[in-house]
Amino acid sequence: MDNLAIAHILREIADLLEIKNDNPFKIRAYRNGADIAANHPHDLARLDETGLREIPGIGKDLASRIREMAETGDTAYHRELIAEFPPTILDLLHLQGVGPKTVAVLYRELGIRTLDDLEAAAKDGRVRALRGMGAKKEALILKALEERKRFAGRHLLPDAHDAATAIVSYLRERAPDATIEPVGSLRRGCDTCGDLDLLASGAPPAVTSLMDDFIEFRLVERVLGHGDTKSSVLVQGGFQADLRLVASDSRGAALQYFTGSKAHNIALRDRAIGLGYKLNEYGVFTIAGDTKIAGEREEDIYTALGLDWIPPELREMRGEIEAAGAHALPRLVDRADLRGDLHMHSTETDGKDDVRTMAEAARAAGLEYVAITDHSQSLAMANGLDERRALDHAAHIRAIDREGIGVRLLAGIECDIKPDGSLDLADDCLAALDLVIVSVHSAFNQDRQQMTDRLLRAIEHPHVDILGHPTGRKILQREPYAFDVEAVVAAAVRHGVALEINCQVHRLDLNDVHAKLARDRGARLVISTDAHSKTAFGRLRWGVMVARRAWLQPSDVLNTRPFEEFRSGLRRHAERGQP
Ligand code: DGT
Ligand code: CA
Ligand code: CA
Ligand code: ZN
Repeated sequence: MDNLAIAHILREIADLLEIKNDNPFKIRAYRNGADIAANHPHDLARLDETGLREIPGIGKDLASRIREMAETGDTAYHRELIAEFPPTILDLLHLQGVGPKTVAVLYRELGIRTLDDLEAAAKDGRVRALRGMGAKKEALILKALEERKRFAGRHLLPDAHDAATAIVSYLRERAPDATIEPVGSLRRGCDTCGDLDLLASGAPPAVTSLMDDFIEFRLVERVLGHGDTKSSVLVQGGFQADLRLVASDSRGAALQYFTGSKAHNIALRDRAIGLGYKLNEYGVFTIAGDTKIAGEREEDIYTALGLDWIPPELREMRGEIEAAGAHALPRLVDRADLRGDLHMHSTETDGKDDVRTMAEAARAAGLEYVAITDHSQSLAMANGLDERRALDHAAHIRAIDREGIGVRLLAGIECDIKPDGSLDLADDCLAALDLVIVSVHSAFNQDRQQMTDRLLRAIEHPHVDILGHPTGRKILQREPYAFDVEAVVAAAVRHGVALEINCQVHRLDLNDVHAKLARDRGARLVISTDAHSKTAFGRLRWGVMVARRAWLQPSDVLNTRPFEEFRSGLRRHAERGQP
């Protein structure tokens, strides 16, 4: 049980006591205890009762509760309080302007247990009828509920990244001698982030005004907490941002700790214990002498535990600790490894820019080759191409390629997979193109077997090179369609069809888990923008992030290859050589 978990329980006890209108001194003691636990440099769970009572602010009562937590993971006292009040009642407490007294009244008088209960009661005027409440208070509660909804959700990684970058560059300007970095899910490159975790380190005077600067950032809408070592704010766009400040000699340990994931951290702590060390957000310490052996640099934390430094994207308990111990971590693919982009649209269908503009923008983004892959006829809304237009368009693309504009062009298509698994364009047309992506853009609600058969039939088609956005998910908008991922990956491997990591920020499809599964099964992958305008090439970085989280090395990704090698490695050419 770590200090933060102990602090969490102590804080819940304090909150529940407050709702009960218990003794204020007792409440304050628990609240203090929670702060002490959260900020203590050593594991409280490792101290005996005497050791605990030596800490200022921890009395007999608290010491025995902490011992009980260390031994059982909770305390009977906490469980009793939870039994007395429904635990969902604590959600109400976190609403702006709703204190424990209000929660107690709402619960006793109206039986309100959840945020939904509260919303219903406030909307039909029951809250204002309570003694001491009134219409003003009711309106405040409704506003707080609305705000909570706005800030409760998760955010797309690119949005979180932009919001964090704005805060970090502002803070770096205010405190040029401090080190300020994003941590948490943002640093691990998760496709969505719950909040923005920022870590600052340094010594006074460099960091003296940092917390004040943070809460004064121009996009801050509300300050949730303002302390010396931690502050939290809500910023425009619906983000919560947490800033933590640590001393320089703990920077590496805090970086490691607050980067997570939680599961990865727990495994590291266990490994440390096995080696006779303890690990926390301040460093690695010997248990025997309590001597600090690492803390300033993140690499040293891993080294002290006999591990190679693990890239943040891998810290998800997917085998990274074993691999780091065996010095067998992959050399992850980088943006700079990408030489081509194999999925983009032009003005011929629903793109905003013409072929030449797209190709030149790709060249400016450092790419050596592109495939222009406009839509096929089924996608009438996008002005999709029939066979004749597809071939004329291909001739146009090849003419530009022959000019030699410093980037090679392939004449491709993004061909719809029809509901029965047949393709939207005739075979001879598909055969005459340089590259064929197939994608599902309709009938998403087919049952699992139908969708699986549909995808398998498409993959078996001899002119298909790439399966585009293979699961159809839209992050925070639409679940993937139901299908047998294993079977589709196996078919892709068998037929040499590459699976796409689509870089549209709402897609990132395949995701990290599926891309890793594909890699583990021996599939080949591509990372493509699905650009609809010349400004979209920057989004390759998000697809690269997915690929890294999927453990992909450059050799797993076809578009890291030089042009000729890439082209001859496409399925259409590979199969031609087979008997
Ligand atoms: P999110 O915010 O849901 O996108 O995901 P994270 O991973 O950013 O999670 P968050 O913000 O709750 O915490 C940031 C990191 O801090 C987390 O990845 C690991 C560390 N951490 C937070 N709470 C605990 C804890 O109770 N135990 C341990 N071992 N680590 C924690
Ligand atoms: Ca977070
Ligand atoms: Ca956080
Ligand atoms: Zn598409």
